[in-house]
Amino acid sequence: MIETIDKHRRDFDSRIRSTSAHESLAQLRIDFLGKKGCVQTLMKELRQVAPDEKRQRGKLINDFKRYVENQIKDKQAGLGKSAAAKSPASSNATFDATLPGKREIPGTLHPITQVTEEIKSIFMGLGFQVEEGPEIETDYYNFAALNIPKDHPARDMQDTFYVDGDAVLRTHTSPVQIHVMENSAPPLRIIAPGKVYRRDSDVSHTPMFHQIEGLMVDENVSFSHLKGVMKIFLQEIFGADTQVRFRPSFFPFTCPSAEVDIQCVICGGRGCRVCSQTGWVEILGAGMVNPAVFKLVNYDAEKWTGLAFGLGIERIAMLKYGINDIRLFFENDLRFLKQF
Ligand code: FA5
Repeated sequence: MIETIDKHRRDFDSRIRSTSAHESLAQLRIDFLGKKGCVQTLMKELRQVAPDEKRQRGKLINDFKRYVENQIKDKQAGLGKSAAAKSPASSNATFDATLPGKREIPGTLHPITQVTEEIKSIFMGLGFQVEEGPEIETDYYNFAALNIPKDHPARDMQDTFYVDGDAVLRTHTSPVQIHVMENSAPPLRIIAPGKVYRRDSDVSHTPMFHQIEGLMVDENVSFSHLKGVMKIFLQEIFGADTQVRFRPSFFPFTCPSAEVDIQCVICGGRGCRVCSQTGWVEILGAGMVNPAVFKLVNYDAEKWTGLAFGLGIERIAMLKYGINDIRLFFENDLRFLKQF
């Protein structure tokens, strides 16, 4: 019996080694474990064996049977894996819960959008409403209605992208002041964010950038209100310790006019490359609405006074995040954008 089982085992080993398909493995199972297979034949032969030998021989047959079952099981698993590796289609049929999942990586808001939203929410907290205006303007809204006639030297810096004779890509958000005043009666408090265009290009200037315009018209609005609103805004965005200063300036549509600076947040006022060693950085232009502008929109300049301001969003974002080249905002480099 031992020799017979050994012979069957050698036969089985040699056949299973050469088995490379599920079909021949199924045949092997039938030949060894099936009703007429060799294990059953051995079991039948056991009936004729004397009772004292039965237990020992029965154990040998059962050991052989378990050996055959385990070998077939292992071979089946091996064939399953190699088939899956060969055929990508069949691998989809198996779900492997241990594989790492595919993580969705959500996008984030662009830093300029984030700063715009922050600025909007500060002014909305002060009672300002958000307005919009067109990016393609006529000469009238971009210049003439803002008291910048054709031959005025103030046009020089912004005399840039004309679409045809009269249409111009707006060079600032100030024309929104005119649209709003033409369409609504005072009192009013608005801000107007948006893109503007100028023929400018260096580390702190781009041909397209973003501004936010502000306009407040009411009875008895004074320069003190302008200073107060600007100070609250700048200390909200840069911190309560931020020092703010007003310098006299000139804009044809405001009188008096001012440039507003903050103490350099990079060097704390000691002087550095960003503030050109002055300790101060210009943030925005502002002033009291020129009565000549009120006249063009039919506002009674004896009754109403107004404050206005226009700030560059990129300039604020650069100082807030310590960025030294404005062009980084528009290169769409994910290594830069992922930091916000
Ligand atoms: C104006 O555009 C005025 N309209 C602002 C104003 C509004 C004054 C209302 C009074 C009343 P200015 O040209 O200085 O002003 O531009 C305002 C801000 O835009 C600047 O302080 C600067 O931060 C930003 N800026 C100007 N040119 C560029 C540019 N090419 N790239 C990026 N930012 C710019």
